[in-house]
Amino acid sequence: PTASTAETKPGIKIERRITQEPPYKVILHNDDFTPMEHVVATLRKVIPRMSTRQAVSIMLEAHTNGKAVATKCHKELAELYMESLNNEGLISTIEPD
Ligand code: TYC
Repeated sequence: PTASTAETKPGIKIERRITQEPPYKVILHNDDFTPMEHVVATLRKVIPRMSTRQAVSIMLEAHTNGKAVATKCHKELAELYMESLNNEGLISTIEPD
């Protein structure tokens, strides 16, 4: 449902809904000790429809650059993914897209 009185105002939020762009990013942060295999397995366990290739790509980007966007989705889902990733020992945060 897109009816949201508080957010129904002209401009970028309307545009975002029309294009169905997810409003939050889940950011995965690098650390120095978590095994790469555990990062990949955790991404695949927590985030639906995440392929191994995608998970490896995200893991390597975080490993190399310090952080990577794991997925984009609505805020409540982003919070759930963040908590699930962090419960598995990873470091993740969310931010508006
Ligand atoms: N840097 C970790 C290592 O070398 C691997 C790693 C990658 C950890 C990405 C976290 O988000 C992360 N074992």
